[in-house]
Amino acid sequence: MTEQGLDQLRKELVDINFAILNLLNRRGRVVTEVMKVKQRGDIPVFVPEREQRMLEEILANNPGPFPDKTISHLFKEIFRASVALMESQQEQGLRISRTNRKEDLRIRIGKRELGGDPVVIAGPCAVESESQMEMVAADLARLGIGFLRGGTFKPRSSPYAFQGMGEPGLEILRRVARKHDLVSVTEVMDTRTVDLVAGYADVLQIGARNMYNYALLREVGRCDKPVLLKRGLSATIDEFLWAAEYIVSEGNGNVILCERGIRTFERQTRNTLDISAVPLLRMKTYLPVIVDVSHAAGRKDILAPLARAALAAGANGIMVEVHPFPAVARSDSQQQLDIEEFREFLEQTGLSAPSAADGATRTP
Ligand SMILES: [Mn+2]
Repeated sequence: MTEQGLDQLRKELVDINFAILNLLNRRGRVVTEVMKVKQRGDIPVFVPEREQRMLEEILANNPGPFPDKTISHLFKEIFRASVALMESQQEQGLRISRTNRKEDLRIRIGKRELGGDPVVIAGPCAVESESQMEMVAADLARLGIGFLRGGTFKPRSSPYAFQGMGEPGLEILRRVARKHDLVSVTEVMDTRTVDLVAGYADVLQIGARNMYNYALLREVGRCDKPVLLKRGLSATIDEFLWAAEYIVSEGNGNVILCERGIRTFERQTRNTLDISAVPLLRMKTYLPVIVDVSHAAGRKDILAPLARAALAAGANGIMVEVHPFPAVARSDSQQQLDIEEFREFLEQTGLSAPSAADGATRTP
């Protein structure tokens, strides 16, 4: 072959490269169109059977010289890249995506704000009595804490364990929270009780076990109270974001994301606190992100370092269980701090309020 002939072939290769490049991007554009249709119809991004059929068809028509194995490998890569393109578009399409709003969402609740400087949400696992709640609320207010938690409907692993006080517990929570000028946070477990709980509480919590309860997510999405959404026990970050999207898609934009540990093989802690979730969530969304250290650890001796790590990672708040008498608590007794331990926790984490006077009522 002449030198000139070789040049001609090289030029042809370059032309083919550009043709392939254009075809790949044309495929990308068509995939994008498919994605738009799928999003409207709530159709899954990846259908393995169809990919398999496409691949078989291609191989059946392969004239060579590339063997089927090579063609199969190349096309699988093209399919993978297309799915990745669709998924990245889907993510950008989320209402809660950071791409839609650069600045952090700050949720105003009474005199308090969630989403800016770190806050502390503290209180017992469960509302057990008026005196228990009065004691803990008075102490929180004295320590400058603005948010009071307490479960009144408890999702327990055993159906025979204490299930919470229900509506009388809600009344107690509302009364003591108002008395001490605290924002109340409590869990709602059932679509049938959303209106009831929203009538009493300032913030509705969706527990980890209910993160996948899409009917419940939609229901709280239709009410006007902020929602604190906990990450499911084995939910990926994407699934967590989709759950938040369910709430926001119904009209309620005030969602707070709560990392509370995920299930792993590790048994020293009740769950494994996923610290990477904090910066990732803050990067992917504008929603406030808080960390529940008590349920992540399931023990109280490592709460302060976990909280410090969460704050260093960018958390907008820390949730921690505090009970006047943890030893006799009706649920999660091994992980709740007593008031003295809580005071130390605040000191160790630098979360103690500079002064208890910024809106908090002092008990006489
Ligand atoms: Mn608990």
